[in-house]
Amino acid sequence: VEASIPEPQREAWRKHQVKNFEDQDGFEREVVRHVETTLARSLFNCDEKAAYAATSLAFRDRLINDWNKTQQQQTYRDNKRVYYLSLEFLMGRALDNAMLNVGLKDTAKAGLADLGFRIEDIITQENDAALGNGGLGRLAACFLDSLASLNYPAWGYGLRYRYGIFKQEIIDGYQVEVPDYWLDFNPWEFPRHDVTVNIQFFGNVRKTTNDAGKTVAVWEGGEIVQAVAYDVPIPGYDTPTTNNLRLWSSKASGGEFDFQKFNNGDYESSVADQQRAETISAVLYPNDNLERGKELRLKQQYFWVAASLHDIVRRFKKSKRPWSEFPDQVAIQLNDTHPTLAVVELQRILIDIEGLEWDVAWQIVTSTFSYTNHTVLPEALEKWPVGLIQHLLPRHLQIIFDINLYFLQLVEKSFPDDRDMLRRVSIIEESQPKMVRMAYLAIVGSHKVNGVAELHSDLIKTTIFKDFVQIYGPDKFTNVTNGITPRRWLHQANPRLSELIAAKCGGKAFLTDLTNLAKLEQFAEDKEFRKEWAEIKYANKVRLAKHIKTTTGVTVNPSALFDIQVKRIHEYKRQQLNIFGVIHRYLALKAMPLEEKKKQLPRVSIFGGKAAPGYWMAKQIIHLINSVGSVINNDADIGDLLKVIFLEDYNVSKAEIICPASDISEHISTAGTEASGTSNMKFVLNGGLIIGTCDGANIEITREVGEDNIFLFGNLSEDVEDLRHAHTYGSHTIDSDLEQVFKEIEGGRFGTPHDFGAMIAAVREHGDYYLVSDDFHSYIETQHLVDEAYRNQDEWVTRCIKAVSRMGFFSSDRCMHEYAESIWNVEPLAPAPSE
Ligand code: GP0
Repeated sequence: VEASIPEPQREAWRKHQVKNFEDQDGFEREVVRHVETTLARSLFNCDEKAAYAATSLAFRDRLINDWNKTQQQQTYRDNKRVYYLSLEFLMGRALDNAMLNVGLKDTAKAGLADLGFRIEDIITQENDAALGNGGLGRLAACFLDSLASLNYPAWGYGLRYRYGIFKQEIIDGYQVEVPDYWLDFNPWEFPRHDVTVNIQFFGNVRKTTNDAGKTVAVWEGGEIVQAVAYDVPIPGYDTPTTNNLRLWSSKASGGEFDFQKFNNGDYESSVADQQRAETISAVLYPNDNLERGKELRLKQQYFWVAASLHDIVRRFKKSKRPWSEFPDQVAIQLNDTHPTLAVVELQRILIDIEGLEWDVAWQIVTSTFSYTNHTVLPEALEKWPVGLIQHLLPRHLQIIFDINLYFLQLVEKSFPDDRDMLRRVSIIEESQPKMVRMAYLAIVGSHKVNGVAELHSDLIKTTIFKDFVQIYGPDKFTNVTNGITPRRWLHQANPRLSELIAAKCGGKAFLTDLTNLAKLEQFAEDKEFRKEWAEIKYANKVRLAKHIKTTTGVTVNPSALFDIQVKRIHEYKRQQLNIFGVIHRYLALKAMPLEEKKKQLPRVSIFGGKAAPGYWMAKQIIHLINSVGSVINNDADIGDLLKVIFLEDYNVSKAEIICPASDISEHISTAGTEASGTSNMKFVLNGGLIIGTCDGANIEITREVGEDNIFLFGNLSEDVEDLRHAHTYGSHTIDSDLEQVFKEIEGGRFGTPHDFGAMIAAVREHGDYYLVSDDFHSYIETQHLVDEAYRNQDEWVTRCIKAVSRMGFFSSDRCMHEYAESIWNVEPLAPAPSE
């Protein structure tokens, strides 16, 4: 407010207001201006990198304009805002998305051509913003796109990692990790050196009496690290609304302390302090569905939530409203338990700094927060040692103990004498060492808890959070089935299909209301339409085949059935089931007489995904896939009948090439383990069918597209427990076809068998926890059904069209409406009218 220009001078500002370019000429002018001034280059030294930079800056200027207006409008109207706290935002590339969202990609294409460039070559210059591991981080990115597109006043808060998820190289069939330094040129972020927050760590708590005679806690000493805001504009599709993603970067506080050291000649230790501070936001932890309890990770979490809350509270206080109105102005979504300390931090701010009574503060806190659970896997549920929190955040630990005390008192009232209940639901696990159960803290600190698909939301209520349903009643727990943004995952990734759909569904309305896809169904049997549809799929397969050729050197036939499984490598996702199935197919082909072999349907099995660097078994799976590939791909008997490809460094930009090119994709997790899955939605939306288990969102996809348009197999989640029990306590016989596969691996057919011993032992000797053998037969049979179905191309294409036409439900726009109505209680805010 102090920095605002007085009214008499504002006329001059309005007169010189920056105008958005609107046409090709305007675009070209901006590109040339940026090349010549911002980059200090000219037409004599403008390479593709420079053209990318200038194009991005031209679009960035446009976004900033809309972004400023959006933020002004949101501040002026002062409606309730949503804050999405996520330790991961897997954004991918920004330029293509920005061009499409503002509706000027064709303009830019023509302009770039006029200036001597092909737009595809420019788009691919950009590094992916890969600040996430997989589904969870990509979901956050899709949600931001939807929030902006639907005009919700919403901010994302995250960490600005200097290194995102590592780049994967495959060397001699093994994964090698290479650091992802993505920030050498990033036009999409704005450093806000004036928006900083000091974050305290360590120190101790002193109790004292204030003037009113009340005992208060003072957290003092320790060290201070500075958080600096970096803002990233998030453009909505076909709307001027441009929201903000604020990422925090860590920096030494540079206060008296450092300076003193420096003056005292202790240069080295002042540098060490600085490096230690910068380490906090240096690197994304590369684990998916696993928590490893590292101190630096806890530091990241507190650093990020404390900075974000400080920012949110500062914004709220500007409006001078009473604290009781905080939950009317602010909704904070916890994306998994990673930001759960925010619950404690807000309670601390309210009682220690703002002087509110505990109960009043706690009412505000619990009305503000809500929590999304993303997994039931026990190894992914966060727990932190009490001692670690005590050391790093002594005041927070006291507050956690108090939260737990009051919570257990409440439980005791409803369940008197149930000691075991108290032990089970306590936020503090009485183990050695004692642990803080973050999911329980998140539940107690929130007014709503949601799972991410129907089955998953049911499972959390009957398994891991069962007791909490007893305590709070069922209404605190809800489901919001995940979704994906159709802008990136259809319009951007598959422009030709998007265009064909637009031609048949009454224009581009389906991109903002995906249920419009239903209009496609009437063309499912239309010969001409089917032909156009199939041509587009073929072209997308040709595009992927080219990528495979340039990256692996292997030639694949685009007419073969493309069978794709791309996702993080994890035993529960069962890439091992897939590769064992491939080996089975190979053995069958080898055993066939020539005549029969000739009749087989050619198939390309495509894998991709990263293994966490410390996940040894996942790395063995990658190695087996590559070893099998090098045998089969070089077997002259087999030729085009079977190829096995491992695509290196699967990421968002590669997914945009891969998803449109599948005939079938695999979503084959052990039933009950994959919370939702979102790539299943991406593949179906792009006209591929899926083979999958009755798990996660596969079940709802089946409900929507119909059982005829999906290939389901395998045991059901309700049978998993019994099967596991039987493996361990009964006699465990392995499927005979699978046994045959094992024998061939052990015979050295795919390289040194020693390397794969553990994968086999996991099934044979260690209880087959993921039910690979139990599901093997059903998997193989179902793959045969896929082959048979694919032979009838007309029917296959009809099925694909029907499936796409029924995918309207899986838009992340629908998710955002559901969260807004049933969890956040926020409404869209119409963008300011443009003058
Ligand atoms: C869940 F717990 N997910 C975790 C995690 O650490 N990382 C992660 O990506 C995923 C689920 O596995 C999911 O089923 C889900 O769709 C996604 O979170 C978003 O909810 C993977 O597709």
